[in-house]
Amino acid sequence: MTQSVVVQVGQCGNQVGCRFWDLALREHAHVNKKGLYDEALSSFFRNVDSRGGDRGAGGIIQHLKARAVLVDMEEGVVNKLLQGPLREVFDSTQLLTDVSGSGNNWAVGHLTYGSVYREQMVEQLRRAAEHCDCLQCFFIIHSMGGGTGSGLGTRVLGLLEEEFPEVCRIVTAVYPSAEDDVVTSPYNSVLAMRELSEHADCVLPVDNQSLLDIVSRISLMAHGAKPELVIRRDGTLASRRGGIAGAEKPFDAMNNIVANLLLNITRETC
Ligand SMILES: Nc1nc2c(ncn2[C@@H]2O[C@H](COP(=O)(O)OP(=O)(O)OP(=O)(O)O)[C@@H](O)[C@H]2O)c(=O)[nH]1
Ligand SMILES: [Mg+2]
Repeated sequence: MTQSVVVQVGQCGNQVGCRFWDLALREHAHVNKKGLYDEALSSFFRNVDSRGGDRGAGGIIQHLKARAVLVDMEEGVVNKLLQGPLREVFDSTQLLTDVSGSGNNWAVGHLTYGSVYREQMVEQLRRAAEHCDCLQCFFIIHSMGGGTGSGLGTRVLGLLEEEFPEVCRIVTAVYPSAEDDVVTSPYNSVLAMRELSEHADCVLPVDNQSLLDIVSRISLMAHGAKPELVIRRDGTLASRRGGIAGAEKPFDAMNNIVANLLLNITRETC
């Protein structure tokens, strides 16, 4: 049986990643009522005993740890994740954070943080790889618009190619909508796109405006009209005609769509 490691980078990467782990656990719990650690579960989770050692497939589930590395140059999103219901599936050795973020600047993520954290990132990726019997894939999730996602996300991609050339690199890249209020996001996207074309084996491009349109259409069917919505950096919705459309946080619903997409393409292995 093969395993995969998920590398989630930046706010968007970590929020989408978080939805992925949640759905993966729910789906598995739905089909495996006996709570066994089987081969399907082992593709994305380790089963760890109280001393932190790996237990083989076939036994009862003890402590599940996601095969993941969480990277963000701000602490907020990762800290929130660690206070939420998924906190048990990550431990501190899987996290890499800084405090100030990349300020929506590809170069800060790629060059500045990429150089400062190079060794630490390699160390964490190696550690995640060492827990696998047969590592098949790295799934990298990041936004194309944010400084950390686009810059550091693509730096990690390059590192993976250097360190694990034989392991497949699949990138989920979330593109900014035309209305994105991060002014640098088009530049970040173009700079990141070049890296993706050079270092990724497969890219799953996801368009935020399309996600928002899907979510808006579903909400329209369920609750009545809310036309022409655009998305703000903090995840709130605004109307194109001005004014705030409500205190809704559409990212959750949007990220669910992306997480389902990922779950579907990995279902073959899990
Ligand atoms: N679909 C989706 N898009 C997101 C999410 N969070 C942020 N974005 C989008 O990602 C872009 C901003 O990137 P972020 O991921 O927030 O930035 P970052 O990687 O943390 O980089 P810095 O904050 O600049 O250090 C914008 O286009 C946002 O609309 C999310 O949870 N889901
Ligand atoms: Mg950020």
